[in-house]
Amino acid sequence: WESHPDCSYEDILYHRAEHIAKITINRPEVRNAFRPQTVRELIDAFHRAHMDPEIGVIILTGAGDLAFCSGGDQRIRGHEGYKDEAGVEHLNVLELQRQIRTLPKPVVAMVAGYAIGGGHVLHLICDLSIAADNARFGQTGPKVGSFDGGFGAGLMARTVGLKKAKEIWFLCRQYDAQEALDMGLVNTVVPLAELETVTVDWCRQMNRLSPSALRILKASFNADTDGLAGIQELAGNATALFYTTAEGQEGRNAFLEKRQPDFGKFPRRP
Ligand code: 2NE
Repeated sequence: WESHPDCSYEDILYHRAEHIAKITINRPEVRNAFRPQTVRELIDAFHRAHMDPEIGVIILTGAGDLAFCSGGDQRIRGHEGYKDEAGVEHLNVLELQRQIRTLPKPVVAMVAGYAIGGGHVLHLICDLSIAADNARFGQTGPKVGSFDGGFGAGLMARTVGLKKAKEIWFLCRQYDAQEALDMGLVNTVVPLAELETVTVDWCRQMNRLSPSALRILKASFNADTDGLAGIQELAGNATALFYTTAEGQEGRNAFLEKRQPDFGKFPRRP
């Protein structure tokens, strides 16, 4: 992995190799809990990977073997959210969730240790989750006076089914990697020592496939759940493809050449 030369993050790491970006939450002393700054840096790093034409797939992970992420940093939780350096309280992880969901490249959660609370929702929002055999999953919201009723509830129910999702939230239990696999919460479980090798191998496989097909499939999986915003995402791909056609270009050319467009030459397909 090479570090990105322009990145000077405090709470995260950003690496690249072979068309893969690896974004690591780097606060192992608090089991990779996030504060507003962590989330801001994650948003910046995901944006960087999104815009980088060399990157096809993104890995999200946590530093060390003990945790992927333990959710919001409870030490700086105020009355309305998580306090930043200026004392402003945020729930900016919700913005990060939307970003990961709509980013048109596959995002893979590489989970060793705990994925708990808001950290559990982060792995859930990723397209694929690869768990080490020491991974543990769960929500703690009702125990610590919090909840995520957005993707945390809705996407969870779509992923593991309504009954199981309610169990996860209502009982605040922890589940080991095998249980997570059995309920469809993760894609595979591998020995901890092989976690990165297997994850990179999955990323390599995706990078050998058609990026446009993967992009449109990702938007397709979101479309019904996300309503008009989901349709917008999917339709944006149709617009981009239409722009590449002679028919789409005829409209632009006619405008620039100050003439009436001649769409009559294009077939009206059945
Ligand atoms: C993650 C877990 C299960 C790990 O347990 P264990 O026994 O391995 O470690 P330990 O000793 O609990 O934690 C190690 C150190 O990390 C800190 C701990 O306080 C401890 O610090 P020291 O005592 O060594 O000083 N730590 C761990 N998680 C932290 C956190 N989230 N914030 C601040 N410090 C943390 C266990 O630590 C655990 O259950 N952690 C709390 C999980 C949790 O409840 N997270 C918040 C859920 S709410 C949320 O994330 C959220 C939301 O619901 C909606 C919107 C946005 C966020």
